[in-house]
Amino acid sequence: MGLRAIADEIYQHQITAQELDKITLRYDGLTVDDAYAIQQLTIQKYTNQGDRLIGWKMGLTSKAKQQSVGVDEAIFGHLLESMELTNPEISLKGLIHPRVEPEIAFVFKHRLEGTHITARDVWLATECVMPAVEVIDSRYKNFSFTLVDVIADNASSAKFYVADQAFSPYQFQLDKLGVVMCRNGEVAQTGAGAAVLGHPVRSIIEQVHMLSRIGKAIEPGMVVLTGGITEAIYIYDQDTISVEFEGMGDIELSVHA
Ligand code: 0L1
Ligand code: MG
Repeated sequence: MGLRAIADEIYQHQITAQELDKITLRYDGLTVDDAYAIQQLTIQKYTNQGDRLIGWKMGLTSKAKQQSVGVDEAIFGHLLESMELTNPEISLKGLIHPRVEPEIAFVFKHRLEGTHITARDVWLATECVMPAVEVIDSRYKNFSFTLVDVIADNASSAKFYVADQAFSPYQFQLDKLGVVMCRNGEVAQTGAGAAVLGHPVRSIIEQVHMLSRIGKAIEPGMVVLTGGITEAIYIYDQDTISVEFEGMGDIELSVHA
């Protein structure tokens, strides 16, 4: 079966929120490059319907997540306008088994491309950083996948919310930034920015290097989610998820059916 047919299948499961069996169980020999091609073909189906690419997400950026998938590399996905929550409310409609994770978002004022990007290049191109929460929702049964499966499924991306307040990229030492995530008032996860490839800026560098291999870039105005600062937690109807980003304020999200 061709990559386009696999992309069609994944797209159908994404838009109908139905689980599917891992594609690697059913199609032999798929490579990481094939998986990114499937991801792009899937995204094209959204943009052909009027959706818009507004940024990128990095995934598998922590040692814990890489170990859980048995890999030692990060991955990336596309962020579409339709994925952004403009209010701090998560509707479970259209989601299968969603989980949330706190992240730092970078917003860009200049284009970033190439294979030899440094942290200096990233800071010069960055307009601001913002607290954010990503909702991941693997379309695979039991949230279980290989590297190829998860890349093809847009790195499990489903929704994301970026806080109202932006900060100067120089105001905080992002690797030292502490985060506490609570579900219904109980601490569920804690972490620090260093969980993201040692420093979230390294995630942006890696993002640009991976994009340059497929002839793409971070464009001015784009938002990039740098990766989970803690493990992701499952969310359920009536939950209140609050995330405190040390010195940057809180995000409080309400979950409903
Ligand atoms: O954003 C992420 O790190 C998710 C990447 C895919 C792995 C997962 O779904 O947990
Ligand atoms: Mg994430």
